[in-house]
Amino acid sequence: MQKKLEQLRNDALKAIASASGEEQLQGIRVRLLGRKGELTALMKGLGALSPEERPSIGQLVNSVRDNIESTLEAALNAELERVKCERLQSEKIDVTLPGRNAQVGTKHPVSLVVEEVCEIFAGLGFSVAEGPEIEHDWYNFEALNFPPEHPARDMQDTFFVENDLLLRTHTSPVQIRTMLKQKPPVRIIAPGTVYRCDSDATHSPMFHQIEGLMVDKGVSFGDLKGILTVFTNQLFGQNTGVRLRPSFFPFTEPSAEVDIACVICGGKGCRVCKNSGWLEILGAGMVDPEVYRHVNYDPEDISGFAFGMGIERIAMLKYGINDMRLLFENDVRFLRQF
Ligand code: 2NM
Repeated sequence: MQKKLEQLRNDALKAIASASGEEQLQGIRVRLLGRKGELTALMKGLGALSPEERPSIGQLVNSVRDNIESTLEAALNAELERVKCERLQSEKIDVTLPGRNAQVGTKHPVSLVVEEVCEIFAGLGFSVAEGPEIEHDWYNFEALNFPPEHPARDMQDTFFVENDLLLRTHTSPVQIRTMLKQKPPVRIIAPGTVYRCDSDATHSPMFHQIEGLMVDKGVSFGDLKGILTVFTNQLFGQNTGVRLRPSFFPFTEPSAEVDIACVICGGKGCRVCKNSGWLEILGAGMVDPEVYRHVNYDPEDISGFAFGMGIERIAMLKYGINDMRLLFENDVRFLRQF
């Protein structure tokens, strides 16, 4: 019995030492210590021993079992530790490696121009005003002194939503809304998206405008000329020529069109300026008293000027873009260049 126990202990320790992996170690535990295990079987033989032998053999059995158990325990712990180390090693991350660059987009040329124009006018004391893109006929046409039969009010030119609701055809309704909310002095610019029933190589049904308005006591046509000259000089360069031509708008009187000397040929004449040497970039004028009547301003007390420009056209001139459709296709190879 004693020999068998010693033999079992030796075999067990050898088996544990040469076992690899948790599964094999658990197998050894079951084979030796399990309910039908080899040591358990030997213990069942204890009853057959003489009373003199029993205590010492009993002690030996306990010691062999403890020995096997603690060796197994240690081997299992070592195995778990090894598996953990292996996993940590394989999951190791080198935090000193250079990171992947995030893909950063670029600003659209239309946005760049809107920002630059807003910044120039901020420097001249103007603040930015905004309003809805779906407008009432009253704010878009009526208050701006468009006669009832004006062609711009036609289905052919304006996107109607329903009866008196339409997509704004300019940002002027923002000026009307501002004047209704606020007494003079007013000095605002209104950038935004506008819509017209028009689509060909040089017209998009959706485009961008910036309009401006300055109303105060004693504002004159000279102020209009001064402010817009400072503006064009800042946007296109100090020595860019500027000229005003008489024009007509329902909401201003007198009205003017503002030209700059052609940025392509410098005034000599080329394809872009159609050989005139000049490029039209702004419409402007002194706000018509009829407009003031609609917003409860007293034209005897105050005066002011307003102006408007198309952003796509300015972006094309500023960046030398020869086809407006490039501004709406959003091809990243084009957009990345600005
Ligand atoms: C333009 C040209 C001239 C204009 C007028 C007004 C308002 F609301 F004050 F009457 N807003 N914008 C205006 C004047 C717009 O765009 C070519």
